Amino acid sequence: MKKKNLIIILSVVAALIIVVAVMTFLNSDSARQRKEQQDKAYILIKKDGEEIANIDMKYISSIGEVDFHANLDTSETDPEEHQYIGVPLIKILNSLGISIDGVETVIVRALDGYTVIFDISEVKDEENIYIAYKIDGQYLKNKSQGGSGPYQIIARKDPYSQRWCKFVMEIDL
Ligand SMILES: Nc1nc2c(c(=O)[nH]1)N[C@H]1C(S)=C(S)[C@@H](COP(=O)(O)O)O[C@H]1N2
Ligand SMILES: [Mo]
Repeated sequence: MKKKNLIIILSVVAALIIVVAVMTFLNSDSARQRKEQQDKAYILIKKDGEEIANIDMKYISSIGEVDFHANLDTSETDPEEHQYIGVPLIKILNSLGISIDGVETVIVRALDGYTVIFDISEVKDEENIYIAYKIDGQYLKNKSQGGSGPYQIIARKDPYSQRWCKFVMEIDL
């Protein structure tokens, strides 16, 4: 093989190795960020795709936690009533001073990529959409511990629990 060809081949291989290394690094970095967000139980609030707040359990519970009952209907169990503790989503938005003028939908995104869209009329209803963090007196466990937390959206007036978004990470207005 000509020396020139060998140099070209080696350069291409080196370039590929660098690309893979950078991608692996970026990927593990975002995985680490997601893990940290779960461990510290943060929720990111965005408006028009821009981050406007990052709230933790202490802040959320200080807004005024309420307990309520709702019917949980999972793929493995029959519907059963549970007691939850959480905060109505609208109260969180109000306390952050976020205007919902002109907002039509609220998008909730989870750790596993699951996404649920609520109409603003549902969110405005204090007795419907909650950010919950306790079930039957126990903190919701996170995904790696086999739970549905640390936060789960409870859409109390929605009989279809597919809209009960588990592992909530981000709320986008
Ligand atoms: N983050 C997240 N939330 C989710 C889901 C999911 O896959 N990921 N599944 C939905 C569906 S289809 C149902 S029926 C309920 C209960 O799901 P489970 O039976 O897997 O607990 O959670 C809903 N919320
Ligand atoms: Mo489901």
